[in-house]
Amino acid sequence: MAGRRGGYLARMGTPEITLHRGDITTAEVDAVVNAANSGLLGGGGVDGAIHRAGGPEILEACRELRRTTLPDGLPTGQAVATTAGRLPARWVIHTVGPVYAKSEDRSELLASAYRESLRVADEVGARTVAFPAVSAGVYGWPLDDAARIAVTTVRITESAVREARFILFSDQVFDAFARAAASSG
Ligand code: AR6
Repeated sequence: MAGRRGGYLARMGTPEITLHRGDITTAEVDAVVNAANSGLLGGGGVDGAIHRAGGPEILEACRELRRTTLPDGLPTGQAVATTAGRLPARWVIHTVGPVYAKSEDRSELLASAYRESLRVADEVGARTVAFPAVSAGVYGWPLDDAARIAVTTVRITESAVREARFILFSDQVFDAFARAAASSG
């Protein structure tokens, strides 16, 4: 399968998954995925770190989206790209993971956040994409399950992205992703 981008045909396939321990704001990739909230105007966790390191251009681009195409914000499970400001990356792909709930299975929304991020990466022509552990912080998703959904979803999603680089902020999160990657083959 092939996708047309910028006048040439990009080779589609499934991304190679790599795992790294570190800070996503320093990642030298085409696009960095942000675990944002629907408002898109910043927050704590990785969202706060990305806005702090990338500077005001990212917030300005998010405000512009709210003024134009996303007046009600970005729905859970969707993704949208902006400039990456001063980050080494070229784009930030903002996605909104679901808040974990015991009473309701929201796994499909978490899988959707990863799939939609890859779809937006294809739209902008990104070939290397860094992901954090979406929903596994403030949004409370149990770590092993968040890692399993992340790894299994990215592994089977057709995209022109060559590398999906998970950048995990602590040893605990890294180890959960390593276990998930090992058991999903
Ligand atoms: N690089 C990589 N990972 C990071 C970094 C970083 N610099 N900083 C934190 N993490 P969270 P969520 C990890 O809470 O659960 C925000 O306020 C963190 O350790 O950032 O999807 C948004 O505005 C954890 O493993 O995202 C939303 O309101 C992972 O990133 C809400 O939090 C995700 O944790 C979203 O919650």
